[in-house]
Amino acid sequence: MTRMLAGIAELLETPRNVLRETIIRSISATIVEAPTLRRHRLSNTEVTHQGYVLVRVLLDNGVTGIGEASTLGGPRWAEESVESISAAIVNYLAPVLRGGSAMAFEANAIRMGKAATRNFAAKGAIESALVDAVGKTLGLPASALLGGAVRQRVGVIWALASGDSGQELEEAREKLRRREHRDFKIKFGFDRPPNDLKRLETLRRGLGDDVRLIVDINQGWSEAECIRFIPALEELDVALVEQPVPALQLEAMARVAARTSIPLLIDEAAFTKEEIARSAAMGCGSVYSLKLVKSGGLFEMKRAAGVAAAHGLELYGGCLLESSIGAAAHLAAFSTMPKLEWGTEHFGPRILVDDLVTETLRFEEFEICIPEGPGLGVQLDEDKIRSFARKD
Ligand code: MUC
Ligand code: MG
Repeated sequence: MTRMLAGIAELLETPRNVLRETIIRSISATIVEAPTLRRHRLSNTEVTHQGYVLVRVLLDNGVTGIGEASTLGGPRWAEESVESISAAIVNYLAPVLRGGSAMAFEANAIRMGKAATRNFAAKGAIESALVDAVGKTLGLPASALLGGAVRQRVGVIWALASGDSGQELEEAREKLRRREHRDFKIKFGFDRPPNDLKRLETLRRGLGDDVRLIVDINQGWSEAECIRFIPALEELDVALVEQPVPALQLEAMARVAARTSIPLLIDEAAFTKEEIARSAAMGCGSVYSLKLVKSGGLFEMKRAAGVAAAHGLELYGGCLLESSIGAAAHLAAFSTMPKLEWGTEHFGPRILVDDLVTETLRFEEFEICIPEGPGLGVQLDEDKIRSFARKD
């Protein structure tokens, strides 16, 4: 009887113990620059090395959680750079979280929101690391903490972005042969539109009609260029056109959307829930690209998905060339979403010469497998981090 009572008392104590054990002892930020297999070109930048900030959160129970903030070509794709992310974490975000419980996800997000506006990549990386640490403590996958997975695999898109159609054709054929990707996103906007169109025509002709082609212009065209050139994309059976005009030109984007039979994918035009609601209400597009760098946290990214869906937008699991660390965090959240009509583009782990984890994410039968281990389900490769960490 006494033993049973002691057992019950211990059970009742467990949540409080876990809460105590998950006190955040320290948060660190390491800038990492990982080489890519080839030059990856966008309308406004290009990368040969992917810039990440690796976040490590150490709890009182000795567990370390990891998270990753990704950037593209410095403060070009968005306003954050590896330097600003690292500074925001060390100077503003870590100080307000130290000494509190990692499990208090929403309270921690509120604290970070008060300490810094926007800085979404920095906040997203910290929250990912908190979720990883708590998941490892409890022996639960991150998806369980985010509501529970409704899928274990997601269809995965590959981006063709060297600008050399011969190389891109070879690359895409290899992906098809390996049964890793059959949907391709072609980056536009770094060349003149007629040259981009020639490239697209070569790819369509070379790959056939069965592959799905998406075009991402990364804000590179004016409304007039859209009017002139999007009909050619329709001819080539492009499935989606992503962010054709500058992010702030919502009215122009809505006019472009109204003229074309191809759905527009809203990317840089909407980061926050309010921006999603506004761009959807204005008719800027019919699909929304979800990214941690836009939402600033896994829980917030789920809310962003809810707002987008409530406004009739379909969902696309976006990326910023994350390694398996950042990809696993996104995938954990994507796995819990009732709908994810366009799958994901988390090809990042395969564009790196070397991934940052001991076991890279699996790509099989045109899908990416969501890791099932505790937390994010990936283990840091300390040797690779040492070799890719920026040496000041
Ligand atoms: C973007 O704009 O979507 C994702 C894939 C890629 O090639 O670029 C990124 C960012
Ligand atoms: Mg995009």
